[in-house]
Amino acid sequence: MPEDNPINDINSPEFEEGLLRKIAEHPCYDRKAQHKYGRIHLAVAPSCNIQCNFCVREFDCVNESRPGVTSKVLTPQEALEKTRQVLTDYPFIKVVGIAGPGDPLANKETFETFELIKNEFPELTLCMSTNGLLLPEKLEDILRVGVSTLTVTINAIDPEIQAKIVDHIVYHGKVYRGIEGSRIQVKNQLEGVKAAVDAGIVVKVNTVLIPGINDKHIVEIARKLNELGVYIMNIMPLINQGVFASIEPPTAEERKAAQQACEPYVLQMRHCRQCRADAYGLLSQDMSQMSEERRKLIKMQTKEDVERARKVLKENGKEKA
Ligand code: CLF
Ligand code: SF4
Repeated sequence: MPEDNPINDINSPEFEEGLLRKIAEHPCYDRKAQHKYGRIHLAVAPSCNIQCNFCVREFDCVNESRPGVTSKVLTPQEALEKTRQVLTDYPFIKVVGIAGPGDPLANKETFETFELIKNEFPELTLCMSTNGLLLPEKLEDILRVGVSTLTVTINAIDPEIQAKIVDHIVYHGKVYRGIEGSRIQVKNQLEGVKAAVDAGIVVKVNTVLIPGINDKHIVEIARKLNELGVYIMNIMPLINQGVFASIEPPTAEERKAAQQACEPYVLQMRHCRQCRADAYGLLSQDMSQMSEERRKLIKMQTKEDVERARKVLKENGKEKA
């Protein structure tokens, strides 16, 4: 894209306008958009560089995805082909996300895939979800490939608390355990979020609510997100597996109370479906899990809707025959 295009200048009204449209068409960022617009997740990122205590690694990353589910990993080329096919059949999909099965920033295939998608579908919103460990050093690449909505999982901003949640990190080839690792991760997450917001990316933060570990800390996180300019926060319930298998997950009331307590500081997302890393369709209708018959039905409805809309436009003289 040319440098002097106002759409690339984050201080221009065109940039602002483009972002507002992206938010309005993003099923996760705008509650109303979830019924109209869909997303496709491309499962191209199998590796992860940290070990969360609630994660069982043969499954998708539970910081963003559905627990207990294993998505089939695609190559960047396969991901492009899948996108082509899905978008032809379901044009209401406006967002292409990479959310695992591991951490997208720990896999070079994430960037290769976004490059391919951006070249062929420049109008789509590119979205990514990460644990944030590599965010500061990968931000340039994230911007280069055109990601405009980014989710960072922040389960604590106090390294002492974070050390109870993450067993270890692998950073620049070295393993850091406990507080040593959590200090690095929290620092990188907060610096990375600030830099991403400053660069014009719309940031969402996922926080896994873990009773007895970070539940009393949640408002402190929300305050920090406010300070950093985060757009929306998604408080997700712990799914008790791995080292945290014996921790009782929060009740629906406890989660609601946490959302209410955080709301004065940062907008709350309440419609998350904890999608699979290979989900596609509307948030409420994951077509990767549907029968062929059901998918065909939605495809037919979509095509009929497009035809109907075309006919109306033609009759009103707004589209040439
Ligand atoms: Fe995917 Fe996440 Fe982007 Fe949405 S999901 S990478 S922001 S396009 Fe959405 Fe799914 Fe919840 Fe994620 S409902 S798990 S919040
Ligand atoms: Fe698992 Fe995701 Fe944590 Fe990595 S970031 S250990 S994939 S939950």
